Amino acid sequence: MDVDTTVEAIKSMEIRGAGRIARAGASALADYATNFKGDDPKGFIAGIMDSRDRILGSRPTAVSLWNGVHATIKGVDACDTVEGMRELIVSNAERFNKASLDAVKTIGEIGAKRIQDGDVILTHCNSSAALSVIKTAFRQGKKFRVYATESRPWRQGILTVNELAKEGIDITLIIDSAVRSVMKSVTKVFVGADTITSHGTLVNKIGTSQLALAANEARVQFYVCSETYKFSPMTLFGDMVTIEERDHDEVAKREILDPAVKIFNPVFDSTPSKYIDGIITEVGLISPGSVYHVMTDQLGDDIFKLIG
Ligand code: RI2
Repeated sequence: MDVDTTVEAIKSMEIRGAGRIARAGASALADYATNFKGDDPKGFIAGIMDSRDRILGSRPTAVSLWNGVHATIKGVDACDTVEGMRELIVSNAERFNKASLDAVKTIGEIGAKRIQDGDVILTHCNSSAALSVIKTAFRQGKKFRVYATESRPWRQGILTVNELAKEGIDITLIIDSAVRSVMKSVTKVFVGADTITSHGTLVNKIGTSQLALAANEARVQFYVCSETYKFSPMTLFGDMVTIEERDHDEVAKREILDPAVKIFNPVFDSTPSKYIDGIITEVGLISPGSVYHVMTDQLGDDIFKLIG
């Protein structure tokens, strides 16, 4: 898919989910590189940087998109020829996309060990990483049931319940405001991540922090399922995570409202690390306090290139 089509598909949420948008961004850059005509390196670089900026502008919150795009263009400025740049970008995109899919699978294998017979699981929105954990446990023969929130306003919960039902999992859809009510019978919560900051704060679908508070009150374990490319290097340098606000029409059509009514539609919220029992990543089950170390280990000296 080309860059323009990818940007529109991400904006409209035809392609959504933090991991999926990252892979789509990487693939769009590979498409640009493959289809670039001519042999002018400067022209190639100008086009790739413009594509990078447009892809990054499609959705602001999930750092997976930023990490995926930068993993794809890494090293391009050191190439002398268009052919060299093309090969590098295509191979970087393939490597990122494979690592991303492998990470989701590994998270499933690690996280499934936390699920036991008799568990009652609650999940929120539609996270491929969280669903990988749940599906892996089910395929291992574990007996449990799952509640999934509707996740207003976009209702990604409908995708979740259908996906789990197709798998044969005992799944119950609830409205978002039923979370505290069902928490009495829940034993574990598994959610995904859009961004995790250097100090272990989770940024995920709006309503996640309510789940965390209710879980904390009920002493229910709260797990985050997150590939490490959802860790935000910029937050190390004090940058704030931008919380996306989407179209008001997603909340309610104007025609049913008094003209004086205002609408506020933030689609992500922040959950402080103290509410998180563990982050299940492809490099292991870690504490929120370990995010800094994993991030700096992975970035090595590259971390200094991000300061300026
Ligand atoms: P995976 C989604 O955002 C949800 O917030 C979900 O928890 C997160 O991305 C991670 O999804 P949206 O794109 O990468 O639906 O685990 O706004 O699939």
